[in-house]
Amino acid sequence: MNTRPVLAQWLLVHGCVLVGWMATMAGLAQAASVQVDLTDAAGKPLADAVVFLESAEAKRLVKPQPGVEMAQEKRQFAPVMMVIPVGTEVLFPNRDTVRHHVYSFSPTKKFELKLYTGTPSKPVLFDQAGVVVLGCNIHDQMTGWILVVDTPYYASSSATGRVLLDNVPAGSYKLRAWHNRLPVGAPALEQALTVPATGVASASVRMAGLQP
Ligand SMILES: [Cu+2]
Repeated sequence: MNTRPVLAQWLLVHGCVLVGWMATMAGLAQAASVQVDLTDAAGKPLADAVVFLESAEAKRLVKPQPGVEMAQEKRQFAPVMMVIPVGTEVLFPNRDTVRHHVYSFSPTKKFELKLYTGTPSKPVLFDQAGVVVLGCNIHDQMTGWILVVDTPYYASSSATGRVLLDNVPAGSYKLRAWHNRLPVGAPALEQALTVPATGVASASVRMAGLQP
């Protein structure tokens, strides 16, 4: 019996899988860290700014985040600000004994949860990237922010104004920066960023025009 055709076939199938796997591993290795330092107009470190990296490839990799909640506690949104990827559903549980009436007039997502207590059964789907400003019809002092991003690469700045993103695939990105003290309706700032195959890509962002 001639085993050669069988062997050839085996190599053809498994060899292709192996080559494909090696290419994938090589692709995964082509990633670096991104370090961004954010300051305000006066040059002081800016905490709680959000940095996110956009590209066509990043957009392709976006996945909704499961189990996301923005509660109402002590007549405030908790957390006051959060970042979610496009396609994420958010529940708005009311943990106070008073009723709230949560709404957004933002073009990114307009919605209204009429006077309620407890947890509304239906979450709100955020299917478009952008800034959503939340309010409550009953309590004027309640303001919340949801930043919806079209990328899996995002993080908030620490007290030192620094953002670190690990394992970002090499490529050209639009580095965007946003803070909830930017004027209402202002888009996130943007600048170009090239991420190398290894090492660290550094950038700095100075945010002018922040409200007190
Ligand atoms: Cu309220």
